[in-house]
Amino acid sequence: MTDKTNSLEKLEHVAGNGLINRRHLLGLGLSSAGMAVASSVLAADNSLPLEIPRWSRQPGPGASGYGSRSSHTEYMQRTAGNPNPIYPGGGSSRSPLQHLQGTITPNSLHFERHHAGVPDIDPSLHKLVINGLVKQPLVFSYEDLLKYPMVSKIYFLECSGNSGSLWGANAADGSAQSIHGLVSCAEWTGIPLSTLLDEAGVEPQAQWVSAVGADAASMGRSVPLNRAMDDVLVALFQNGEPVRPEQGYPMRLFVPGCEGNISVKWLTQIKLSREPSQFRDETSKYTDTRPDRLSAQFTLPMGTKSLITSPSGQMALERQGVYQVTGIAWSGRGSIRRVEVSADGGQTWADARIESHQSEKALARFRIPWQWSGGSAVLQSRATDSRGNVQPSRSALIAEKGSLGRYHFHGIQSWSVSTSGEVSNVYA
Ligand SMILES: Nc1nc2c(c(=O)[nH]1)N[C@H]1C(S)=C(S)[C@@H](COP(=O)(O)O)O[C@H]1N2
Ligand SMILES: [Mo]
Repeated sequence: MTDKTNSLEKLEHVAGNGLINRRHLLGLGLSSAGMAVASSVLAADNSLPLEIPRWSRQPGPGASGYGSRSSHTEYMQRTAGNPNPIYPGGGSSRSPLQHLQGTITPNSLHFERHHAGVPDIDPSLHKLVINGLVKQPLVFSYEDLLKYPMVSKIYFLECSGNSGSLWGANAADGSAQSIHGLVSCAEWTGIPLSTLLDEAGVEPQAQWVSAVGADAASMGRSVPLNRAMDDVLVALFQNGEPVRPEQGYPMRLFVPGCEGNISVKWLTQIKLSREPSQFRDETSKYTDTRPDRLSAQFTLPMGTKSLITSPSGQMALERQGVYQVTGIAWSGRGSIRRVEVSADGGQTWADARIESHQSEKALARFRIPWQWSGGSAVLQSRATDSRGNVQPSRSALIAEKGSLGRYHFHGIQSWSVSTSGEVSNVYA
């Protein structure tokens, strides 16, 4: 015990209430976070236990055609909302952010948002039409599209309704998943939309591209032409496999960095026009109501944002000692350059380590050690992107935008830790 106490004392504190220099992460290992585990595995004389576990005594089942996860990880589930009989197929499910590591969301746990359920599309009967202000209207089958050269990029996808409860006057009880689980990240592979638009030949008057899905909602969105010609994809693959039905099989539009709604799933039509189409989801929904009650349309890029996923809401710290504070950060306008963490409600901050790729419009993973000595704490994280955009506090965001809106919340999340170790969502 003396050794461990000594090594904890040597840790360099870099901000108030227990934050420790991120350099110490590598050295911490079993000596702190895993103390209890290490001592229960080793016998008293430090030899390995003699008993051979059940799974080491005989071969397990052989190889399988399609993999499945360990039965011990089935607690990781998307949380689906309650079915609504007057809105069949409408709703969403959220990613279990507090259980995930790294930055790639497994396809089975990617969040979902459907306006009329998941259509069961036969790819051999599905068509993608490009028409409107083009020199040559085109129709593609799924097979046609598979022959085009494709690019692969890691991008986050976030519903603009994500974290929306934080606009509310009272801090709701909730977890990272229930409050913020409408964000996920995957490697998307597809054809640059510009390739297909160039083939159709865009007429000079065209300014907007309207994308429409083949679901029963016929969901449509208008994309400015300059964005459509930039990094937008017709995505056919998600983390290496065909896009899942929930994510838009056989193809979806993918508009990197922008609110999830504009990445139209089950994509069937691309129409070029002078003006936006004023679809339902860009007029009555997904607009930002300002304090003067006018609503701003086409707030497309998602704000610079971060979130501590552990410790996070509804967790309980079970021992005093060193914890790894970890989370995710992202920006719709660039890559993540910096994430700072506070343990004292924003009075002092320390730089976390970014332990992942830092690519454009993708999630980044951050981590910093924190020593919890049993006092109360408020944990926060604050991201800065490659364009210098800094994630605002909740109060600064509301001072700027008002609180009549429902969408695009990207303020700082505050998790309070009580003296008994319970973690909960608060407004700091
Ligand atoms: N055709 C169609 N596209 C759609 C939707 C839909 O209901 N129908 N939902 C949108 C919304 S609101 C979001 S946030 C994203 C969600 O994508 P995901 O379900 O793959 O996470 O898809 C968008 N594209
Ligand atoms: Mo959404």
